[in-house]
Amino acid sequence: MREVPFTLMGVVNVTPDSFSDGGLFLEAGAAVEHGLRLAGEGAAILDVGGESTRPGAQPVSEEEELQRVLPVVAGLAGAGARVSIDTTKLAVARAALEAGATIVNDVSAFRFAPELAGLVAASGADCCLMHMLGEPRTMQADPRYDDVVGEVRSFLEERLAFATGEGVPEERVWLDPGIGFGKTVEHNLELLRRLDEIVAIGRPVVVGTSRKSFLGKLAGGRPEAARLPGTIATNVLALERGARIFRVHDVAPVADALAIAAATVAR
Ligand code: PMM
Repeated sequence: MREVPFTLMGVVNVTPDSFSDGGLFLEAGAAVEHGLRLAGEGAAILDVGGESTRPGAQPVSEEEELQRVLPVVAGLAGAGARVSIDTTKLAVARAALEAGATIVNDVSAFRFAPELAGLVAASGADCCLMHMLGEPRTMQADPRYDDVVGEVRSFLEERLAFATGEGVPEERVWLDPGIGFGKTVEHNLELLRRLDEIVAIGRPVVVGTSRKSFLGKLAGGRPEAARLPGTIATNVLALERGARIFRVHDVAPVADALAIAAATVAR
């Protein structure tokens, strides 16, 4: 029997205002320690972010973001971890790659800083391109689509074409439907139901449902800390529908759930 392979991306937010863990790991040493614990629990990738993308979040300056993430990227990469940098900024990505990161996770899919594509191409890094409607400050104002899955798919195909046009080899691009980024509860559910249509683009699909507000709403108003059951349910279903990379805060329990799901998925 062959099991379905999957990869866990552990979230290391170094921000005072991320929606579920903001402020917990602001001090670099604590963030590195946290990341290494997630690696020990099964995260093959540690995703370091210094700018909150929560709905309505204000952007942070380049200097501030650099100060937050660089010591953490250097500490984790120095300890042998595979690090992704969660940023939309060219200078932050460049410094993080120099400090040892090997993946650029851009929630704007190279829209905010198109030059990022050239940097990724030249550095040989992998990248994750995510769908978001507009920008974090306004994305949840009144998100509308005629066909959310079709529109997200077209967007990701267009951004993939842009990246390859800038010299990023297709094999280095992962795609993410951007759960919660300019989407209602129903939009998120439709994307998860029809995830196979995103998988059909032919690149590894990343999903990030971890602790997100739609899980709280669907379970009758659960706070962030009580959204692990919803996180597990959605990640298991996403695996079954073809997603292969899972961005989560609670690595140990999701790793167990996905290992069992991976052994069960028919292939
Ligand atoms: N979600 C958040 C931040 N970065 N990156 C990718 N690729 N996919 C996501 O779903 C995603 C992301 C927001 O969650 P956080 O505040 O817990 O980091």
